[in-house]
Amino acid sequence: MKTAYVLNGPNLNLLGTREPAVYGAATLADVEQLTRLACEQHGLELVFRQSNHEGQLIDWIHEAGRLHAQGELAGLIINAGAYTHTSIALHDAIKGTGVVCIELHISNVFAREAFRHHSTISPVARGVMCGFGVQGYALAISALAGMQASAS
Ligand code: CA2
Repeated sequence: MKTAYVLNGPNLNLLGTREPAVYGAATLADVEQLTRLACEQHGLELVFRQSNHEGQLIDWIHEAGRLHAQGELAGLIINAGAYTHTSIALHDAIKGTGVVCIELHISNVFAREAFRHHSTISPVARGVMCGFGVQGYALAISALAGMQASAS
């Protein structure tokens, strides 16, 4: 059984506590639960993590990269939070490991401030999902599973 890595960046631990109009009422624990259910439905293992630290996210991408090299990774789904808009280091980590990556945002970043319209991750992502609320996590798992099916 292959593994899906789902990484969450800065401030996403605050989900469900503030800004419900933008991000909804679900907590990160709720998001983990719905993502786990989607993985069960698609026969994938799940690694689900959150960090407020860029270097930690990079270490986890490298970890996913080692699974990828062993043929055991379905892919990486990353909601890098505000690092999406600034981090060349995350871009390099995704590119360097060669993992299949889906960039994910809960909100529609293109309907928000101009500084959220630029992503360092999009150029190294297989696909980008935004604006579907927390259900985007389940949709992204389904997308990874679909890629697995069409590759085999
Ligand atoms: O829409 C998304 O998922 C974002 O990645 C969320 C980031 C934001 O910087 C991106 O532009 C879009 C922010 C995550 C912060 O989440 C909070 C949740 C509740 C309360 C405060 C922050």
